[in-house]
Amino acid sequence: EGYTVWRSWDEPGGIRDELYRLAKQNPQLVKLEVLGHTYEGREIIALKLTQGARGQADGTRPGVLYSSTQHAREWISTEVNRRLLNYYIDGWRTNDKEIKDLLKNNELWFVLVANPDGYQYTFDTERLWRKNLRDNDNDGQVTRADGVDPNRNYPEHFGWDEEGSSSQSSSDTYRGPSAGSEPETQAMMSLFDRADLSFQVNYHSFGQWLLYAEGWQTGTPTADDPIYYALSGNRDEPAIPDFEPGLSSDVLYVTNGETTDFAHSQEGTLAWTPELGEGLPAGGGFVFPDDEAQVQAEFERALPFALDVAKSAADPANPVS
Ligand code: 0X9
Ligand code: ZN
Repeated sequence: EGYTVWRSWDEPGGIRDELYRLAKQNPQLVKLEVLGHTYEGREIIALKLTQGARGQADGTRPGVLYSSTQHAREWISTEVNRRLLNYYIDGWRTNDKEIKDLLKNNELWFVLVANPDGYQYTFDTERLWRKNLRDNDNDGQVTRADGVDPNRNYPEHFGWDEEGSSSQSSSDTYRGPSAGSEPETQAMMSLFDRADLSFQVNYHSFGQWLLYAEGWQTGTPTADDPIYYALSGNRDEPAIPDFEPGLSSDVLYVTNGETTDFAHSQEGTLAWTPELGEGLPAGGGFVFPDDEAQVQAEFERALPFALDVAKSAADPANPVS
């Protein structure tokens, strides 16, 4: 739709088409699973990458979930995750030994667009839309009063306080009518049931932070140095270069009903929220520049951490990098 880098969900050759194409072209490696459907009927799609994907039952190998675009406007998260998906597939096709080994021994799960209704809406109507498209006031149209924040709807400290999520339907952090009420939430939760996830990397933007749970915690001493610098292989370097690691509420603000808190507390899945950058010139915020070189650079910066997580999935207690 006139962009160099960005592609919507619905457009021909868009993200949905690419997911189907990658699955079709790589039957030995990729299995496409429809996890659910949104309010507007779009599919919520996961790809499972593992050797012999289609003959291999889900959840039989250690898993990693790379998820993105819970928040509709955070296009850089879709694109970084899309490049990561293609990096693994290309590595497999070109017989890269390290990648092949990872894909023999692990299940790598990808949900590129966790909120496809909202994502499409940012292309068609409102670039800075954040939430899904639940029709809160049942008037049959999407207005400011609508939508639930997919990252406040999980059944972990759901609605714990009014600061970390909102009860007001017009708020950008509206938590929804009940825990797990949203199709996007249910879809992602079903993935935790079918896979055996050691780790989740839940890409968002923006800020260049590597946030960790629990989002509702404040002032709680946590072992950030040993755990969250470990994957960089260098205690002086954060795991993603220039990304400050930190307890979510310290770095940003408190949250509740949040995805990675659910992963952590209820599923035993260690989870991070990388807040990707905003690009240059600074100040773009959620609107990362439509600039191939910058997008590729942001992907390359995030890549080593993503690979380290996969390398560590079989034995998450002893991370390797
Ligand atoms: O508010 C959010 O959902 C995330 N920030 S964003 O600007 N992308 O909306 C941060 C969530 C971080 N929460 C935890 N790590 N628990
Ligand atoms: Zn976000």
